[in-house]
Amino acid sequence: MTPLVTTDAIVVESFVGPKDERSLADDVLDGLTRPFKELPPKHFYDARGGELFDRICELPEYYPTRAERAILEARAADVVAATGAAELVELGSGTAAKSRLLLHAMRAAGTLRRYVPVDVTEALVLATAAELVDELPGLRVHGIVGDFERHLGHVPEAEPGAPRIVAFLGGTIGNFPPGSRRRFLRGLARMLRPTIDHLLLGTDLVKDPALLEAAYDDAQGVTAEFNRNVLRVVNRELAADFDVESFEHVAFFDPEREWIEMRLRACRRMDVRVDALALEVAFAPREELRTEISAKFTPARLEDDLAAAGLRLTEVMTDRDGHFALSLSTPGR
Ligand code: AVJ
Repeated sequence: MTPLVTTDAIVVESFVGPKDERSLADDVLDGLTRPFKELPPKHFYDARGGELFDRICELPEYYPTRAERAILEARAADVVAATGAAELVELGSGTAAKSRLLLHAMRAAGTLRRYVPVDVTEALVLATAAELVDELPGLRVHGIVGDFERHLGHVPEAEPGAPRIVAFLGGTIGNFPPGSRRRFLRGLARMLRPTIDHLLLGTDLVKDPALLEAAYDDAQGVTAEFNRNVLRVVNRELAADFDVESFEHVAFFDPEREWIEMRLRACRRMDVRVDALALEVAFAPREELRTEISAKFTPARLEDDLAAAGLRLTEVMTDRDGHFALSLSTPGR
């Protein structure tokens, strides 16, 4: 693998092609031919989807981003003191808006050595790397352009004696159904050395269903547009002809499974053609396509899920409303 950039302070390696639509094709073929249609949420995030998600984070109803930021603002120094972290690996780093708080706390504590952002968007990894080495003299950045579900094997080895935090923020762990969630957490645990390294995990918490549902069905309809955007992605990337506006946004809390589900409901009977896959997909009137689950946690279930992956909770931090949790855990029992 030839790095995209190498300077004294920055190395960025890419593991995705310029058009990495293979996984989209597989997911569409697989998901749209099931008895209950489904598409995985990772395909929301093209350029427009990314912008819509940024707008969601600013919505009055969408509390998770603000709650998690408030926790980090209050507790970043404690996290660094508790872990002695010299290195931060971040999965889905984006613009590093929240991890910046940690990097600055690491610098203040005198422990900061390296940041390893992992994100599918090359431009974000490059821009963030350049900004951060400027902002934090002495910092080295080793960026990985890749999918955190497929490319974790390319994360560089931890440096001997340098405590590492692997951060997975925003509550994105909630997108995994329970079985894959456990498998994914086990994969993260394998990146951590017992006693020296920690997982820093953001999880949204179970709360009043009305608050949860408002967060995923906002008054301005931004989440509805974000949801429908996945159909625009399929239209563009796979030459499909979804009539995007004929799908209605649905979001509800499933109290049994303790997750939010987002779906797209066909307003009428439709036959959709996906040219790139030579596929015809029929939708019955009011038929629903599941586009996302977003699991909400109780502290007990968080502890169980981590334990099942071989991780022991060492700290749970919440915002003042108790809406969101950031936890530290380490391999062991
Ligand atoms: C980025 C997965 C954490 O589940 O809350 C926001 C995505 N979906 N509104 C979430 C999302 C609808 C978000 N995550």
